[in-house]
Amino acid sequence: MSDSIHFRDKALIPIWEKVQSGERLTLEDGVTLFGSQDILSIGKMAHTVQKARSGDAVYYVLNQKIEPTNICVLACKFCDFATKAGRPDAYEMTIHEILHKLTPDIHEVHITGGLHPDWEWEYYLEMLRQIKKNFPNIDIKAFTAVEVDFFAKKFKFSIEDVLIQLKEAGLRTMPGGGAEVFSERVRRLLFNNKIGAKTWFDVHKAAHKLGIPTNSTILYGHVETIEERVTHMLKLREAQDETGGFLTFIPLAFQPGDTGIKPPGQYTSAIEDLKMISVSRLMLDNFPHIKAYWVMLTEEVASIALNFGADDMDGTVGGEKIAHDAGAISPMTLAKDQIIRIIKDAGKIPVERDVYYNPLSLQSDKVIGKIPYLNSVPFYHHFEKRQFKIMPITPRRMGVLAEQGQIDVGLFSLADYLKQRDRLEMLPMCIATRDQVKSVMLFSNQGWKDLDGKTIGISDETATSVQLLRVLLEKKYGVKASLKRMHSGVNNFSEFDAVLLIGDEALRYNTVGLHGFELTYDLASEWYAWQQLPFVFAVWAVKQSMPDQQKAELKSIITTSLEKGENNFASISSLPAKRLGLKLGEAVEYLEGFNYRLGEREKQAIEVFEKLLSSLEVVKA
Ligand code: V47
Repeated sequence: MSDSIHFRDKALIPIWEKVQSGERLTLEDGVTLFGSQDILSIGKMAHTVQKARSGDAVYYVLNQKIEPTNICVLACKFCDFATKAGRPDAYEMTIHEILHKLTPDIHEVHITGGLHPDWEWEYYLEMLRQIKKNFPNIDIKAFTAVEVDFFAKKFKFSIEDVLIQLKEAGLRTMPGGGAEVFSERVRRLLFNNKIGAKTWFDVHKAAHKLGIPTNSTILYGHVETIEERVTHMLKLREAQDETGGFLTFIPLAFQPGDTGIKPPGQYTSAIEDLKMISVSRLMLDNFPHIKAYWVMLTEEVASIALNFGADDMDGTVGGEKIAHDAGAISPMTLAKDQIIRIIKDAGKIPVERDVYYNPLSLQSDKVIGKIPYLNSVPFYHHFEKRQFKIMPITPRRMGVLAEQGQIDVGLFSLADYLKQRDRLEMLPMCIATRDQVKSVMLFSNQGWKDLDGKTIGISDETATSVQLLRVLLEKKYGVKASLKRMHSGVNNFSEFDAVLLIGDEALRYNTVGLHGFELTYDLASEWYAWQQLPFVFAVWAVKQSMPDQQKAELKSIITTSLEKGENNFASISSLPAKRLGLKLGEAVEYLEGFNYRLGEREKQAIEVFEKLLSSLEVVKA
């Protein structure tokens, strides 16, 4: 994070120093940020943090909002959407009507609605089942913590039971609504009968434990104080440290409508909205994404927010009612082309995603794929990107996008390079181990030979390590296990006899151990003990179709960047080490364990691996 900022408000300088050194911001820092009028410096700080996390990517999803009913047992003061049965504006949707609103081109349906006094439990389950059955490609993000708690009480289940049944019926993730502001004072004023912070967190943490990632929100711009906003963020940050299950944070700008709550100036100002986005990005240092929800911010403010800390634009959002009933002036839906244009105009890469934020397609040229792991930092820390844009992406997804021609250059997983070598040209740089790797780990309750017939959970991020695992199982140990892909983010590892993790996640668990698993195997050590060879996990490659001059330019940029990175392991790894909870010495030792240049032994290792791989049965992994 080397950008220099010219601070008009000098009170922000110590905060920036903290951010740069990876120190966490406090309540006081958050209050100082909100109190400052130096919006450009705040935005620049947040944008720098955003770029370090997300590169130039901005995510969107083709989605549809469904609010099955507005009949609600509650009557929160800020809500213009809810009503009572029998009133002229009350509505209830049948499953048939819900299905009718969906189309096969969308990837996510967002379902949330009123707490209906009479609907049966089976109705909600059937709603999800029918959506899954009729639209297998649509992932379901449904029911806020308020609804889940309501179901638990009404139908006499535990919160876990409700979530387990919803998951079985097709639920993938949960939206972040119902959080409002985690303050008892505000709760008593505005939503006295609704759940407070404790229950909201209980539900979200229970979901995370069951492998259901969730979103989070804050409703701002009404009666809350600045301290309450910052405290809200700190509570979320603490919970994220505990579970890691939050995907994104969504500041929801209050729409006064006919609620009777009259904040000064009616709508929040653009500056206040941008500050909210930026402060969220700075305070929530462990959140993957910050969402600029254009429905409440307006398209104009949301587009500016993409350079103020936000890397997530929600999506096309057909059919939103909660904000529009309260007078939101944004359109009801945005066309995909319009979202792409907004993101491109902000100088970013439009990334169409699925419900877990896996990239499905990119609408940009000149894209460099960046593996977001500590072992790749020596390549990227000093990278001079020039006319290229940076897309942080896990190895497996990089392979998929490269197949669609959407990545021009990158550090490719070896298996993907081998598969696509007619389209890609290898550069002489790589990530290879000498012996152990420490970040491609099998956590197991069985020794290798006893894994025969067992089920192994496989990280969603791997393309090569999963093949190395198969080679080791079948060729070294003569056993066959069933390999099951896990989704990215939180997982319920206890479902498996063993799990294969890679990258920073594996490195972290390698240090602290993975709960529930007694044995830990390093796949590169297993390979070395067998073949007496290094293992090449990734190689740099460019599109063959790229002009020669550009290839040469890229090779020189990567070489220069690596030379600088190699001479400075301590300084380039200090921030990521802090984030991973590693001591600086451990991070440096880890980086010293790699070979970053393709030598003869690395080439020989690739050949041996390729031969072993070709002798395995072809399966889709
Ligand atoms: O919890 C209600 C808010 C929320 C008003 O998870 C209002 O991806 C503004 O949570 N003015 C529901 N806001 C919406 C929500 C959401 C939206 C988009 C994406 C995601 C996600 C979640 O709407 C409620 C409440 O905080 N709300 N009334 C109003 N007058």
